[in-house]
Amino acid sequence: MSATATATTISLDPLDFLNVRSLLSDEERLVQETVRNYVRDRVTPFIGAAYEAGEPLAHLPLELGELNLLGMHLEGYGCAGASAVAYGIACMELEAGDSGVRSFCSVQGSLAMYAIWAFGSEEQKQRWLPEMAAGRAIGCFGLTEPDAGSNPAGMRTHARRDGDDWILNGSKMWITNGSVAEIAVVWARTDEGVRGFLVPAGTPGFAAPVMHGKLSLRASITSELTFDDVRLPADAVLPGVSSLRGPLSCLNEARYGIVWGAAGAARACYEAALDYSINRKQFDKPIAGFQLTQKKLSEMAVAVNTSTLLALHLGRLKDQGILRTEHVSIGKMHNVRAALEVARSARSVLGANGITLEYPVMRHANNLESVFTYEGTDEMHTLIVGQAVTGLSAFA
Ligand code: TGC
Ligand code: FAD
Repeated sequence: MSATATATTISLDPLDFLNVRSLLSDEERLVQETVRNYVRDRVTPFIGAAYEAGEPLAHLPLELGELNLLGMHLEGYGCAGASAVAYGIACMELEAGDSGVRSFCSVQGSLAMYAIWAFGSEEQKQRWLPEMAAGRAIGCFGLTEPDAGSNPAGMRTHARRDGDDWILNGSKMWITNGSVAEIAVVWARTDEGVRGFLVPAGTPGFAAPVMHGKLSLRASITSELTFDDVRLPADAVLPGVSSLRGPLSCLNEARYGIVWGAAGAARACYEAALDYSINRKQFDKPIAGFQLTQKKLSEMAVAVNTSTLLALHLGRLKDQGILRTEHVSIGKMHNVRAALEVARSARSVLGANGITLEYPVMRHANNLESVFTYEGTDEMHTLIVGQAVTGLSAFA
């Protein structure tokens, strides 16, 4: 085939310039279409108002449950047992709607459900996972504390045995879904190491007040968790782990979803900028016709496509069982940085309109500031990669 024939027979989709879609299986494409359509119908029309009000979309949990997106990469207990790539694609499409929507899905499936699935007893799995997969029970994941963020080894929340029971004291901060969760997975220091506890809402001594004043992830609930002599039965503890390996294993799962999600947020910003620039005229022609705008759009196209390819590569490694935590760190670093740059550049293309909720760009830009920080800050992932390439730890 001649070079000319090749060039004319392959169509160019500005939003999927490298035709990454051709690398997906039929099943993966179906997941993409299903979630993209869901976001178009059930997220996009409502998210601006929810963001402004500082409230989550109330219809989300049950509808994501009906779509089998909650804990979708887990096997059994009502979970879909999908591949890592299919799960990643779902995260990408959800975050193209709003990072808070993907956050809900990540915290439910990759943090709270995964903790129970990987480290829980058979009774704990039977009790919680089917309800959580259906979206009838919401979970949260309490690791961060006021004085222990990047360094969870510094946590003060602790539990001690009292006969067969446990007594839990301390506090957590910045906990997604905390105030609306039926079940909190709480990590605490014990004489036996760091252990995970299942704390149902309404347990005496446990409170989960909403944190106010956020300018980012406004359509997502963020809460404090406080524990004042909370008495828990022996079977509240997750039996499968007694070290930081427990929570850090859960983080691997959620960070992987963010690698894909950030690519979705970037794509949504690029799409908004491209559309706007073609329709907006200044100096009697579309601003898309100016070289400086084309430079911005070309750079966005490169960032969106390289991020998506990177996410897909990591997903294939995960499905082969050879993905390392350091790979995920490279993915989170690259894709969240790239998405932030795309969002800022897209904002400038939209001019004054770029600062409004009528367009998704500023909302994504603000959300991505949280994504840059949570699930391991950009600096933590830089140091994880730095340690991997030098063999020297620079954490402390
Ligand atoms: P270190 O001493 O190296 O290890 C302690 C134990 O953990 C094991 N381990 C891991 N296991 C699984 N996956 C990993 N990625 C692991 N990294 C370490 C390790 O083998 C050891 O196990 P054992 O059994 O021998 O004791 O750990 P360190 O204290 O030096 O930690 C290093 C560091 C900085 C990488 C870690 O603390 C870290 O990742 N910090 C960042 C904290 C973070 O990401 N927090 C996120 C909170 S959750 C959240 O943000 C949710 S946002 C929700 C949303 O999407 O809305
Ligand atoms: P700090 O750890 O105090 O860091 C402050 C700055 O110092 C950062 O730039 C950091 O990178 C830098 N720094 C720290 N140590 C070093 C070092 N050794 N070298 C170089 N730089 C360093 N947590 C949960 O447990 N569950 C949740 O559901 C959850 N949801 C969240 C939702 C939102 C919207 C947000 C914003 C956060 C959420 N978090 C959650 C908390 C999040 O994981 C932490 O904010 C994050 O781990 C960073 O901790 P920190 O905010 O205490 O910052």
